[in-house]
Parts: sequence; structure tokens; C-alpha cells
Amino acid sequence: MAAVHYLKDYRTPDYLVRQADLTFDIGKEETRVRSRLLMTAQRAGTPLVLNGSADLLSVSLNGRLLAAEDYTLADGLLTIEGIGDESAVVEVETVIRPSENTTLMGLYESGGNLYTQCEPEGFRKITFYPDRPDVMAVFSTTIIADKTLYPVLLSNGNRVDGGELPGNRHWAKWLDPFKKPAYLFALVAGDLVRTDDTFTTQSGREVAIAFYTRAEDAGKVDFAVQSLKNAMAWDETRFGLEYDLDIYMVVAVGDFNMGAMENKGLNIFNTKYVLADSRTATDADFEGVEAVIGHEYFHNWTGNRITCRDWFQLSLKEGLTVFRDQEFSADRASRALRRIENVSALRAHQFPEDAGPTAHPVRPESYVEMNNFYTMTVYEKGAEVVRMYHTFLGEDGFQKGMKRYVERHDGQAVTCDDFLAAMADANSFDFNGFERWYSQAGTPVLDVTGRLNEAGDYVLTVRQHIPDTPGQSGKQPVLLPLKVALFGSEQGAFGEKIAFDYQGRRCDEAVLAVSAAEQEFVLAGVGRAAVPSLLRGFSAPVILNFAYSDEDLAVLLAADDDAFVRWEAGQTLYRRAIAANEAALAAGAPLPEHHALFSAVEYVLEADIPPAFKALLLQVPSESEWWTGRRDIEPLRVYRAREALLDELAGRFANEIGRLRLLAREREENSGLAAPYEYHPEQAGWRRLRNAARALAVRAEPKMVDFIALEYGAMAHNMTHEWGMLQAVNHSSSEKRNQLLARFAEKFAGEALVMDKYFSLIAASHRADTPQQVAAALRHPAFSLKNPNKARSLLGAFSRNIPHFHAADGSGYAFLADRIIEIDGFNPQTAARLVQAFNICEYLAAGPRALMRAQVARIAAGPGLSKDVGEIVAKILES
Ligand code: B3K
Ligand code: ZN
Repeated sequence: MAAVHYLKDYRTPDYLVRQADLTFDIGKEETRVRSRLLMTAQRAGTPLVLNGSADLLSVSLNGRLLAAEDYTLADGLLTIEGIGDESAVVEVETVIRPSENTTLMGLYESGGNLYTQCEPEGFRKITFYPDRPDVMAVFSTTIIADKTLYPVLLSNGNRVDGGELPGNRHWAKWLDPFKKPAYLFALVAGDLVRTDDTFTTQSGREVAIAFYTRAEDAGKVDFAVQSLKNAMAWDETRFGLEYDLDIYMVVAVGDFNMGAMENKGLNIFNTKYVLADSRTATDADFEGVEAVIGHEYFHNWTGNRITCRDWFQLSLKEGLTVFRDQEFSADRASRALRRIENVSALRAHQFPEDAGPTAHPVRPESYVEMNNFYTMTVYEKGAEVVRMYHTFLGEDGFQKGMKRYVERHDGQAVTCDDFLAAMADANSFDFNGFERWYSQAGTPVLDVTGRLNEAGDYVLTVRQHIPDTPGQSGKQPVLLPLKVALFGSEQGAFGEKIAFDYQGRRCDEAVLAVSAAEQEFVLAGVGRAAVPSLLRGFSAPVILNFAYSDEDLAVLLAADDDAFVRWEAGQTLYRRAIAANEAALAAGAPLPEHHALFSAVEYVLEADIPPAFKALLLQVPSESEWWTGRRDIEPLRVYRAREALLDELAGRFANEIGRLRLLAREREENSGLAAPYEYHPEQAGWRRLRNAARALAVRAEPKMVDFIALEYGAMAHNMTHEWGMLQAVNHSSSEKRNQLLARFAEKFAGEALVMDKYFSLIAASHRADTPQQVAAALRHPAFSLKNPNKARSLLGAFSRNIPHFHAADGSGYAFLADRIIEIDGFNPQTAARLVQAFNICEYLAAGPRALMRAQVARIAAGPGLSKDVGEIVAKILES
């Protein structure tokens, strides 16, 4: 059994590292790493323990080479007893083989170049070190390598020295003056092309910006460079935080386990989040680049200067930094839309996680493999927790709290409690009950009722409960902000915002502090019928139930000035319609008419609503969002219920949708912008609407596929269009669909990121022959399971393809299980992500549950099971 790490076992480190001097001697097959650590004891007489799994060549202590009996080496720990002194110089020499490292953690090779990934515990694969975030040291890094193979030698901080060596070799020395934990260490060596820019900080310092890519990708970094400059300026104006080194480097690599990594001064990025031009990237991809570039930059303060005491505190930096990147994107463009997109993603992915076998608090209490805790809960729910401080305190109060946090903790490794204390102290705000957001898993449920009392006050009753999750029951209510307003529903006052008195103030919106299991809030002096607008802006990450009538929802959809509540009114109608269809399918009855939804959709199609928002209003909740929290799920029935609804809407509104499609096309093409097919938020909105309308049009009229095949060539100069067209035809059984996809694959054969899109289209198709096409894709020359982007594109998309993944004979489950077992053999982290498609197991109806369980059990019983995948499948099987 793999070891479990517990938060309650935290102890401050026995030794600190003051200074770490590293030398990497890079050879063709092997890299030798020498490390010289200046350590100081924090507890007298304790043994010195270093983490490491590299091949150890030698250890010396205070200049004396240790003999084998002077230390022990077992289970990844190097232990030296009886140090005695307060400070010690430890020198360690290791040898590593980056080209054999398929885990993409530690130092590894990709396309002949070398890259590192150390968070959370990759540094120990390079050398022996106290590999924990509360040990912060000043690092210098010297890199020696062949000049031809590795002309570029990079590490954290500023380059301080370098030179030539005999035998066509050269060296460079980097010094990072800011102390940091080992997880922020980075090294890159290889043949890369540099794109330069500069940024002048608010205090007038000039910072060099350098983006490194393969030569053929250099033309695709301009948007990312500009995004970085925007992010640097934004962090100064909104947070008062300035960059601190002389240079900021970003390196793009095609083989990467996640999105990007915030290593001090030397970010390493998945190519997906750096490279973007309108020929190969969709508008959504551009937005992803902007967000991730911002995210990694913002970590410089929230993560790097102030880091986590231990990995249980991961959300301290991730939740806060996601909040910051969300705010950056919102300030750049379309705040209301960004909010809905964030909420939609949270509900589609984090809510299921919080209701499933791997549910864990924002601050987890235990882990087997830390990599399994880079989750939607730690990141996205964590960001919602930070947003709630903001909602309670307002922008000024929140910034006061941030200032206090930075003043108190710069240069330290701290906890989520420290963050809460800074927010509370700077504002003298009582956050009692808020701390439970960090310790309790599960999505709180609010059951709300409202009534007009005899005095003419509107009284809201709020009941709160938090469902049990694995290992946690009997939870306490949390403190949360419930933002509310009231709207008139009567003739003559339809959709008018109604003012009320709350806490001695006349207002048209209030933030209610919900903190008890049951509470009443009186919005006084209302005096007439009102529809409550609840959870405005999605003010807390909860499930809110209120028995709205269809008429109430129509009021909110048409008149609410809060985009989230407006959108949510539509979503509620969609959910009701899917539920009704599902019930009819279960009973073998004819599908019902959804009158309230039909009028709502009619309104949305015709009303003057910004295009991107209109597209979001036409978005029907996904299956996973719909079935979260339920049991005995019949995936295929939910799928059919949802598809039937989409077919019905597409058919019924075919004319309106057709008109909308033409309007969107015209508005996009005549938007008056100089470069009509480049990324621009306004044009992106029209393109999004156009793609949404096109998909519905093809659904209503399958023969449109022929028309699209004709139009395709003319439209194929912009990836958002290409993607929109291919998505629209992707489920078609016509041979034309295959031809279009083949043409796409041929055109972009040399573009790895576009080929990812091709593979995800193949795997997402509802066509009957998708399993065969997916099997063929595995053998495609551009495909490789070893590349995480490829594995995720094909297998991740397949695991979300309801009819095929949940095929009645269990073949979809077996197929995915086979691939996971294969991937687990070389990249456990990627395998552990993919295996979470099986999280739903226990919540399925008996038939599919048995089939899925058998596959999970087969994975669990495999001989080479990693602790990454092992931890997840154990939780699924225990649930
Ligand atoms: N901090 C990294 C994630 C590291 C993941 C390790 N499995 C990227 C980010 O959140 O910015
Ligand atoms: Zn992050």
C-alpha cells in the first residue's frame, strides 16, 4: 500500500536550505547534477533527510566524502545521522537520463531539447533535496552543454555569467536572487528561437521579455507576448504588484502534462497556451492563451513570492491565482460572459467532482499522490472561495486584504488560514464560519422560499445543507454571500427592479450573509408581488433551489440586469425540459411539449441581445451537469432526452435560426474592423453565435452538410470557422463528413495543435463507426499516446462521448481501460486524469454500473499499477 500523507502530521522542517548551487553537466544520454547546499538545522540533533530518486553518485558533508555506512538510502530518502552542527554544507552528485524519462516530471527530453517540471515533487527526480515548499532557498544554476545541440541554456532568475569550453561546449550561470522552494526550479536546454520584447514597470524599470519556441513556431507568439504585457500592466493597476526580475522568459513545449508552469522568471508552457494565430487557433484558444499567460504571470506574487507551507495549502496559490486570471480576462473584455463561462465550467466539472468518489475539501486532508490534487476543486472552487471574500468586502476591502497579505507574508510559505486572517484583519470583518469552505467537501445546497408578508415585506427563508462526501458527514453550515434583488412581475411593473430596505438602507440589491442551517431575511417595504433574483453573479458556489413558476423565469430571463441570473433562468427551463423528456422516455410515453421553454427560446432568438450572450443562452446544459448529484443514472436515456430536446428546438425554430445565422455572418464580415478574421472579442461573439446557429441548422436539415462541404474552402482561412463547420457536421453519417475531416487532417498534418482538434472531432462524433475511427486514429502517423495533448484529445473526448463511452455492451469502458493501463506504464499522471472518467461508476444504474466497475477493478488489479491511478481507482471502488 502506498503511503498516505496527512495534513495533521505537518511539522516545520528540521533543516532549511539557505543557498543551493547547482551544476548540470548535460551529455548526450546522461546528465550529471552536482548540488551544493548550505543548510541550517532548526532542531538540534535531528538527522538530515533529503528526498531523491535519481541515481546517487556521491555525498559529502562539510567537505568530507561520506562512505556508504555514513548514510542510509531507502524509499526515496537519503538520511545522514548525527550532523551535530548548526549549519552544514552538503554536496550531492547524481546522474539522470532525461531521454528515458517518460513521466514528464523532473528533467525530460522533448524533440531533442531538455525541459523540467518540478511541481509538486519533481525536483527529487533530479537531485537529493528537502523537496517541500516551506524550504525556500536562493538558487544558482550552472549549465554546461554541447553548443550545437543546446545553443540555448536557461534557468531561473538573471543570467550572470557564461562562456565557451573546449570540445564545442559552452556554459551559462543563472542566479535567482529571490528565495524559492524547489518546485519552482526550472531548466531548459536546447535549440530554440527567441522572440524579444520589453516591458517598463510602473516604477520605470525595463524588463526584458523573451519567448522561446521551435523555429517553425516563432510566428505564433505575438498574441501571447502582448497578453503578457497586458497582464503585467494589469497587475500593477488593479493589484499594485510589479515584476521583480530583469527578465521574464516563457518557453513553449509540445510534451507537457498540464497547461503551464510558473517557475520563477522562466515559465514553461504547453504549446497549446502560447502559440496562436487565426489560421490554427480558434477564438476560444486565443482566450485560453490570454488566461493562462495571465495566470502564470500572476503567480509571481501569489505563489512564488508568497508560497504554500505544504501541499495541502495548494489552493492558497491556485484558487487566488485563478481568481486573479478570471478578473484579468473579465477586465479585458465581456465581464458578464466570462462569469457565465466560469460558472458553466464549474458546474459541468467541479460539481460532479464534489459529488463523487474523489470529492475533497479545497484544502485536502490527505493524499497518496499530490499530482492527483491539481483539481477543479482546488483551482476553480478555490477561486470561488476567493471571490466570496471579494463579494463580502468589495474591491477596496479586498485590495486592503491583499495588501495586508503581501506585507505580512512576502518571502514566506504560508497557509489558507493566513490568507483568511489577512482579509479579516485588514477589514475588521468577522469571517466566522467561512473557514469551513476550506475544510468541508461537497457543494452546499440552499433551499430558498420567499413570500410577501402582511406588512408588505419580502421574506426570504434560506435553508442550507452540505451533502455527505467520502469520509465526511454531519457538516456545519458555512458563511456565504447571497446576492439578491427583486423584480416586478405584475402588469405595468413587469421586469422593474423593486427597491427595499435592508439593514437600514434603501437598496435595489443586497448581499445577505447566510451562515446558519436556517435563516430568515426580511427585505422590507416592498409592498407588491415580486420575483426574487437570487445568487446574482453566482455569488457563492452552491446549488440553489427555488420553486420558480415558468412565469417567474420569463421575468428574469427578459428583465434581470444580472447576466448570470438571466442565463440561469433559461438553464432552469432547459433542465426542466430534459427532465420531462427523460421521464417520458422512461415511461415509454410520447415526448411532452415544453411551452415555457419554447417561448423563452423564441424570445432569445429574436431579442436584441449581444451575440456571445445569445449563444450562451442557446446552450443546453450538458449531460454531466444535468445528472450530477443523482443516482441510478441511465446515461443513454439522459443523452436521448437531451438530444430529443435539441432536435425539437432546431426543427421548431429552423427559420429563426437560419435568419440568425445570416445575420451573424453579415455582422462578422462587416464589423468594420481592419482585420476581419483575427481574434477580437466583438467578432468572436458573432462567430460564436454563427457557429451555434450553424450547428442547430445542420441538426434540423442534415443535407446542410453538402452545402457546408461547398462553403468550406472559402471559409477555411480562420480556425474558428473551420472548427465551427466541422463540429456542425461531425455527427453526420454522410461520407461528406469523412471527406471534410480528411481534408482538414491533410491541410494541417504538420500542425500538432490542430491535429489535436482533428483527433478530438473523431472521438466526439456520435456516428455509428466512431469506435472504428478512434481505433484507426491510434495508428495515425500524427498520433502518439506518449504526447499528453494527443492522449487527452482523443481519449478525453471519447470519455465525454456519451453514446459511445457508455455503449450498452460496455465496449467503450473496456476500450478506455485498455488505453489507461497502457499509458499508466509510462505516464501515470496523464493516466490518472483519464481514469476519472470512471468516477461516475457508483452513480450509474445497475447495468452500466456493473460493466464499468468490472473495468475499474481490472485496472486496479493490474501488475504495474501506479500510485497515481491506484489512488483514484481505490476511491472509485470504495464508493
Ligand atoms: N502550478 C502549475 C501546476 C502544476 C501541476 C503539477 N501536476 C500550473 C499552474 O497552476 O499554474
Ligand atoms: Zn496556477
